[in-house]
Amino acid sequence: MLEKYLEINPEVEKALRENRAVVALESTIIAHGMPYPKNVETALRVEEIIRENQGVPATIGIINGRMKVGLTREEIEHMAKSGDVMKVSRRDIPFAIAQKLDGATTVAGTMIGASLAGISVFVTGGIGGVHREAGETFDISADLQEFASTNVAVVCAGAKSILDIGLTLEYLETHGVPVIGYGTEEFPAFYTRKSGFKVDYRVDTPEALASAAKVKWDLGLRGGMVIGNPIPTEYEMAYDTINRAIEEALDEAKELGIKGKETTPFLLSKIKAITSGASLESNIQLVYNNARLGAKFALELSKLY
Ligand code: PSU
Ligand code: MN
Repeated sequence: MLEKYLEINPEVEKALRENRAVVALESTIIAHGMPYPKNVETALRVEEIIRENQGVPATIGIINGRMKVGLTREEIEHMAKSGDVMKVSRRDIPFAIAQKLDGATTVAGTMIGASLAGISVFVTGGIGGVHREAGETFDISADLQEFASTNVAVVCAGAKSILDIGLTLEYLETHGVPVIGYGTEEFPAFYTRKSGFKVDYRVDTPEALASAAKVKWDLGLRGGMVIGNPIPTEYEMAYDTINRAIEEALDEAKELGIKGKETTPFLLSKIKAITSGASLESNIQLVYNNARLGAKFALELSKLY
């Protein structure tokens, strides 16, 4: 029955059967998070980096009404170019599939695909979270609820300060989601290594990440883990530059009345325009850095099973 909706790429399926280090990747970052052609270049390079580190990449998305785990190169190019690919979070999955649409999966959507296929490690750039002024708008990404309930560990570079990072961490605490700093005591803020907020646990090796994940799932403690891997120092942006750009983007979103699922993509593209592309380069580099860690983590985790 599941096969009707879910299609696992043969290479990924074989790797899963052989208990190899499979790493899930999202497609919203391709279709809505970066401009063409940098988005395809990045997506393909991320897959290569995972392979260089003994992993098997599985980029996830919906093509013509099927959740595909392990998109082909052509499918990744289609996601990147089409302009007509919907952004798919948990609530959108039934409709994208029933209506035979193409959909780029968000962090939440990708976790669902990964979990259906039996993949436990997922690499991305930034996660969704509690938006600033959420007290009024109630804008809280469905990603957070997914971390609470789906058993997939997510390697990211933290949360952008388009979000309220403090409230995002509070939300995760309430839902029992461990937030880990990889080699740091501080939760990273995507473009910068520091956010001013502490993590629950600092972990310094892929082995230690894997053993914590194993214990969590062995005990039936449902849900994921958020691993914040700071952007490499050489690609970090100046704190003031990026925060001024973020403020400007937030003001403009407010003026234009941008709401709901449009908010995050709008802010990302504005910030890129304001910083004339510098933020895009940082964004790309931090994803590569996460891919290196994610592959090593997945490899260590596979050794424990
Ligand atoms: N943050 C980024 N880049 C992204 C996203 C978030 O720095 O591409 C995407 C991810 O797919 C994430 C989604 O899951 O935006 C969150 O959207 P929303 O806030 O609408 O839940
Ligand atoms: Mn939202």
